[in-house]
Formats: sequence, structure tokens, C-alpha cells
Amino acid sequence: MPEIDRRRNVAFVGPHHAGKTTLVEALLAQCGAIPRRGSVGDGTTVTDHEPEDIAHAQSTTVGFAHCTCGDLDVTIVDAPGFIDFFEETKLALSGVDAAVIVLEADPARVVQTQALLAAIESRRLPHCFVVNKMDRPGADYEGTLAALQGLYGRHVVAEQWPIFAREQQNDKHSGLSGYVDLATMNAFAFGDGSDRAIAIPADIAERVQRAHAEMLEAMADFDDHLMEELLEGVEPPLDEVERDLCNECSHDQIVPVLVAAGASGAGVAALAGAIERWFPSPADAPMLDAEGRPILPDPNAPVVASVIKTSIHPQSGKLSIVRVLSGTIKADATLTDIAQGGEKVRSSGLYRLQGRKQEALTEAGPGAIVAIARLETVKTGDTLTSNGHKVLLPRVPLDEPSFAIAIKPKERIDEAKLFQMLARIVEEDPSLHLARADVTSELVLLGNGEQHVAIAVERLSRKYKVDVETSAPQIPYLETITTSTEVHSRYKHQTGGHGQFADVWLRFEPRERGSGVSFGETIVGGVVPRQFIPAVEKGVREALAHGPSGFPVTDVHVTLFDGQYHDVDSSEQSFKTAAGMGVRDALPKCRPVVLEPVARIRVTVPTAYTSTVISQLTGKRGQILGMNPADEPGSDVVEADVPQVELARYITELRTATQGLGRFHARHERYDALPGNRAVGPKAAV
Ligand SMILES: Nc1nc2c(ncn2[C@@H]2O[C@H](COP(=O)(O)OP(=O)(O)O)[C@@H](O)[C@H]2O)c(=O)[nH]1
Ligand SMILES: [Mg+2]
Repeated sequence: MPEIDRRRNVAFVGPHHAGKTTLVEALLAQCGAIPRRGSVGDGTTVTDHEPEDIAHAQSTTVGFAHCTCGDLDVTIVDAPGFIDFFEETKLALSGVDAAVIVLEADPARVVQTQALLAAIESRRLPHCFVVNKMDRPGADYEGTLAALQGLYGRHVVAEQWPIFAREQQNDKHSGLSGYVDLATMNAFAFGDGSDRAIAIPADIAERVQRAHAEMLEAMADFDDHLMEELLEGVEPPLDEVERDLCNECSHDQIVPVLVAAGASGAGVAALAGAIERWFPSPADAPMLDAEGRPILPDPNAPVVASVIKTSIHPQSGKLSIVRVLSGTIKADATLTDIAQGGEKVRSSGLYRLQGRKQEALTEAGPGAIVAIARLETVKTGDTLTSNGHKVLLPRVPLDEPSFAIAIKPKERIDEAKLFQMLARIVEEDPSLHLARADVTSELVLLGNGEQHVAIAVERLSRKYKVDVETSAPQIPYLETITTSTEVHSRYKHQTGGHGQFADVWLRFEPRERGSGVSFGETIVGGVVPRQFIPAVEKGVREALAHGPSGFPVTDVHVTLFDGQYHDVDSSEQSFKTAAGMGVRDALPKCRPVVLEPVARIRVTVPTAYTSTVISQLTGKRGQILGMNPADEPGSDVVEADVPQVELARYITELRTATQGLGRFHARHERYDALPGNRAVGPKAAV
């Protein structure tokens, strides 16, 4: 077990496609954890190992890896970047002590790191930025840096300055060839495995000096001694600068920016050094329990561990990936699940993960991120302890789902079985939800975007060998009437022996919206005997289940006010039938309308997109209720009532219109009459 201060737990996060998985692969190769770098395109990387990652050439879930850098034991959590999987990323961040935010050298994409930064800052997690893909033509380091500073402030500082190889003929750069370390003012050329010291190229010397000065100024904000030196015009010793930088980064004050081209391994050796020097060990910044008390990382204390991820393999079973905060977990430990009411669970094995590979461990101490086998009842987000020790860790707040599909089995298996399989998929990803829809009773899977649920369905098919049909959930339309009427309905049938006879007069009146169906009677003189009246009500209610357009009828009051019966031939059944016939006769005469569900939504977007969002909602028959500044600076909240049918793919449309930055919450608000020109039937609504 490595000493706790030699451990580092680092998440690699950032926008989709920024090169995180490739960079992690390069780091693993750099540290000798793997013989050679695999590639995302070939599906050969350590951390994109799930079949869905490989099929889509992108991370669809968090991947875990580890390497030994010098005498440092580094556990890497490679998070998916695609916005649909952001909740998974948030959970992963809860288990690490620092984050590397990887982004492309493109100022326009800097805004895409905003939600991520909010999650990182909410935990005050030390972090650095890596401006990646610096080998690509047009890579704009200065622009990206300026955009980062514009968004987050000047404590985000360049710690490296890129050196480009020059083409012979013109002055265009042909690729990243090295960097200047702005703390120590040393320049390096990338080599195979290690970087070689060189002189600072003359053509960037002046710019590099300026960047060095900017870095010192930013650092001086957190360091009075440095501030004095700068005010007195004293150049601080470079080893002191390096020490201060480590200190200020590990306390989440200064956020250094580095350069890399992960695909070629350029910048990876320096990144490994940065992880060692700038990022805290688990001992440096103990995590807090739900009451804000620090949990000291003592190997001899009772175990406290938090479950940050669950993965279920149909053959080998369930793995709970935990971050140990305190104590030492043995491979056959019995632990208490505090979140599940103190249930005792027993480990069937302890593993360190290298992508899909599991290396057996005998024990794991504070700071370790390890997988525990077969804790069947344990869920992501739970807190595990030993000896009944009562500690609860804070739960990561997850966003509500914003996209839904209806699922039904294609053949063979029944729905109950499908429900169980889906429940296992949801167990692996708590940002998915499974529900039975009201009104339509469909089985509905909800997630954070079209990709999120589509990949969950792919996973379901692969793991449990079940084919399903998916569709947009049916819209739970209803019908109602807008005028009153009275009908006379007589049911008379003679077949051989005794016949059937019932005669009813029914009045139909509209009720207030949302009040449902009610039934009353004003029968006097026993023209309809008491014992048959419940049958009339039953017949009415059953017939109202399908209005003229096929939807359930609501907001109507039906009164039985007259009728006749026959001593021998009348029965409950005949009154029920007569009532049903009466309903079918009456509804078309009462100017029926289809009612559609309307949701109240709150959309949060950066102010620059507010007007786009408003016109998008107006185009969806939305009624804008208001627009106010959001809690987060620079964003607005737009509130609107929008027909549910218009929101089916809204999350995708919103993200497309807002660079992925918009998000919304919706809840059912009311039913409105469908505008006359919009025809729907039960089929058209699917
Ligand atoms: N030019 C260039 N392409 C890269 C680099 N790193 C990754 N890529 C490519 O960018 C794409 C996304 O890479 P990936 O590692 O999956 O990004 P992730 O979504 O952040 O994990 C892949 O096609 C990579 O081959 C790089 O340094 N330079
Ligand atoms: Mg990836």
C-alpha cells in the first residue's frame, strides 16, 4: 500500500472530443503502465473499453486507470465529455482530489467548460487546464488563454508557453515542438519519453517574459511576500516562484494552463510532473461528511468509503467503485451501508482497475479508489463504513432528466422481466430514471439527452440480450366537452328466454378544467331501481375512457335524470350497456375538444442566447411568462408554458442553439384545448 502522501487521484474532464482519453493513454504509456499507446479510433485505449465507447469512438461512462509516476501512485478517472453524460462526470469528481480540464486550442469552445467549472469550484477542487491538440493548424493558444481568463478571471495563468517548429519557407507553425516553463523560465523540446532542455527561442523571448510577469502578478494576489518583491522591483528567485505556484495551485487559488498534443505524447511528461507537484495528496485536503466535518485519512480508523460508480457485468457480477476516505478495507471486509439503513454487506473481492482489467488487492487504505465485488444492495452515492461507524457523506445533486423514450420488448420476454433488466442499467447510472407513465402506462426511460438513453438501450441489448422497440413516449391527450346535452338511450334485446331491457336519460355538462369526471342522479319514484344506478355509473365511466378521438374524456358531469325498467328483463348489465350507448351518442353532440398537456418550463441560458431561446419557444406555441437573471452570473432564466408535444426533443434543440450550454426543467402544469387546426388521434400522437 503506497504512503498516502504519494497518492494522487485525478479526474480528466472537459468538453467532448477534447482529447482526454487520448491524453490519459499517453500518460499511462509515459509512466510505463502500458507498453504502447492505443487509440480511440481503433478502440484500443485503456479507459474507453466498454463496447459502447468503442462503437461510438467516445467515452460513454467513466473509465478508471492507474500508473506509477516515479514514486507516485496515480489513479486516473477519465470522464466522458459529452453533455449527456455530465451527471456521470459530476459523480466521478466526487471521488478525486484534483482535476485536469482538457480543452481544444479554440477560444470558441471555452464556454463549454462552464458547467464543469461550476461543479469543480463547488468542491474547491484544485485544477489545471490543458490546452490540447496544439499540433493542429490554427491552434490558438493565446486566444484560448484570453477566453479562459475572460470567463474565469486572471488567477487562470499560462504556466507554459508553446514552442512551434517553424516551416522552412514561411512563418506558419507546423506543430508543437516544445514549451517554456514560465515558473522556472526553462525551455524544453519534446523528446521520446523525456523533454530536452533548450534555449528559449529568440522570436518568443519577449512574449514569454511578459507571460512570466503576468503569472507573477496573478500569484502575488495570494502572496504578500511576492507582492512586496514585485512592488520593490525585485525579481523573485525562480525556485521560490515554483514553490509558491505549487502551493497556490494545490489550494485552488492559481489555475495553471499547460499545452499538449496528447495524440503524439507532447506535453505529457510535464503534465505528469505537474500532477505530482501541484496537486494535493488525499492527506492534504480531507473530504467532508454531510455535516461538514473533515474525515481524517487515518489507515487505522474505522472505514469510511463513498461509492462513486457502479458497474454490472452480466457474467462476473457487480462492482462498486469506492473512494476510501478513512480506514483500511480488506478483501473480505464486512461493511455497513449507512445510506441503506445500516445494512451489512460483505466484499467478495477487492480490485484496482486498469480499464477493463481487474488486479486483485488484499487491502486498500485512505485515498485509494478501488472496486469491491458483489455488494448486491449497495448503490452509487452510498456511504460504507466499518464497525457500524455512523458517518454519511454528502450526495452529489444530480440534474433531473430532460429526455424520455418509451420502451417495450420486441418479443419473448414479458414487461416485468424487461423492467428488472432496465433497473440494472439504471443502477449503473443513477442519472437514468425508469418510470411507468400516468395515463398511457408505458414503460419510460428518462435521461439527460438522446444519446444518453440511446446508449443505455444499446447497453441493455448487449448485456441482457434483449431486443426492445423504442419510440417517443405517447402524449397523454385527453378529451372534454364544451356544451351540454341530454340524451335518451334504450337498450332492448330479445333472445329466446328472457331478454334485456334498460332505458336511461342522461344529461352531459362540461366541468371546470382539471376537475375530472363526476356522476350524479335525480331519479324519483324508482323509475330506475336503486340497485341498477351503480351499473349506470359504471357504464358511463367505462364509455368515457375513449372519447370520439380515442382519448379518455375528462372534466364532465353526467346526470341520470330519468329512465324505465322491466320487472323481468332489466339487469345491471343491460343498464350498463344502455349507459355506454348514451355516452357514445351524447359526446359528439357536445362539441368535444382534445386537451393537450402543457408543461411549465424554466430554461437557464447564458444571456447571449436568451433571445434565441425566446424565439425558439415562441415557435413551439410557447407562452413566455417571464425572463429574469439566473443565480449564476451571466445567465438568464426564461419561464414559459409550452405544450408537452413540442418538448419531445427540446433538450437537443436547446443545446444545438446554445453551444450545449442551455438546460431546462419542466413539470406538468395543466391541460389546454388543442387549437382547432391541429388534428390528433391516438395514432397521430405516437
Ligand atoms: N490532432 C490531434 N487530434 C487529437 C489529439 N488528441 C486526440 N485527438 C483526436 O481527437 C478525437 C477525440 O479524442 P478523445 O481522446 O476521444 O477525446 P475525449 O472525448 O476528450 O476523450 C480523436 O479522434 C483523437 O484521435 C491531439 O493531440 N491532436
Ligand atoms: Mg474520452
